[in-house]
Amino acid sequence: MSQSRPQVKDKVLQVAGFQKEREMKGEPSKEELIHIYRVMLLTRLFDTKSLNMQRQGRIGFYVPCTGQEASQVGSAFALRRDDWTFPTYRDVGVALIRGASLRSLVAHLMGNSNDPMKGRQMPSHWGFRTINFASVASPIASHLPVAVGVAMAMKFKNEDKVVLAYHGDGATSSGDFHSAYNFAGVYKAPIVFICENNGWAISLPVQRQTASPTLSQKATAYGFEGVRVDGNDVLAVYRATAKAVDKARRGEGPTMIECLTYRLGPHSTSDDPTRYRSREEVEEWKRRDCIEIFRSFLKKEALLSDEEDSRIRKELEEELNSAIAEEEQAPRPAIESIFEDVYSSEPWNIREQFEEAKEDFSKRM
Ligand SMILES: Cc1ncc(C[n+]2csc(CCOP(=O)(O)OP(=O)(O)O)c2C)c(N)n1
Ligand SMILES: [Mg+2]
Repeated sequence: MSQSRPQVKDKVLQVAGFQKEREMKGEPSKEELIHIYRVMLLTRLFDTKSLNMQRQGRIGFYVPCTGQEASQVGSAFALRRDDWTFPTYRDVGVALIRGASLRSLVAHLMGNSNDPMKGRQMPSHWGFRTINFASVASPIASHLPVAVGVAMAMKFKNEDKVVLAYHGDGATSSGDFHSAYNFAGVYKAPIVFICENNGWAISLPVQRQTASPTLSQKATAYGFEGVRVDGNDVLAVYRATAKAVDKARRGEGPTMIECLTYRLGPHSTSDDPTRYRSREEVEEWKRRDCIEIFRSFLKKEALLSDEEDSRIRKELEEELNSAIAEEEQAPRPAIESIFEDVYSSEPWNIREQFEEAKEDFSKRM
């Protein structure tokens, strides 16, 4: 048994389908559609630039998301401001559509004094308290039980909030995936799981990850709905997520959304994908680039002109270049800050160590 992937020809039909349903409740307005497009494009520009900066030695490490922008932006756009996300290292589009500033993303990659993580997290392991974006955990799927716990806390406190928890296809083979899904199903946690099935877990193809014909059917075993959407169709992802989020908010429990998409770039800047996958496979998915698809939809619907498109791109490029230029000037985090944020009131022995370390730092700096 193997995972069936959507065909290129179906794609065009699905995009055309947006038009018919445009008037349905909750559909994005014209301004919102352009906003979604801008954020998808910004995610792509940020991604390309970050990859290049790593190659130039200006940042140490990066996890690219090119190809997955529709799954990320379309899903997170369905949230309200107070809701929470538990993303993965690859979810730049989630951070940007939720309102993370470009400068804080750049600062994080540089680990400088403006980095919300204060240079203590691995690069691409984002965390933004201001937008309810939980800090990324490196061990695959380990954030999922935590996300369910947060959703349960919201339920116990009668808060009108939901959690969106992201994970990959590879994550579905982990024990934490089982624990989180099982608990969420039993207790009807107000959570929606977004599975970005990008076809690969580093060098392992999804067909070797599982014997299940689909990943979405795994939700059935835990007693909740699993749906599959074309993850390169931003409005299809948005609609499926909006429906699932509403359901969770009504107290009707979790949903898993399997977004069929593709990682067009390397797994990370430490990976060479030509070692394990064919050029033909990549080329086929490039022809279904989610940004190209959405752009041609907007143009066909006369919502975006060529001039506006070039103006948006220019604006975003300028914004990105100035964020990078400013963050490259920012100093490193103060070395003393390594003692902060651990204890609410500092124990005497830590204070003593801090005083000793300060002397040592001053000799080294
Ligand atoms: C528990 C655990 N095992 C192995 C790894 C090494 N590792 C890092 S990313 C990754 C692949 C994850 O694949 P997937 O869940 O499909 O997400 P993707 O990277 O494709 O977005 C692996 C195995 C890890 N970080 N944690
Ligand atoms: Mg994957």
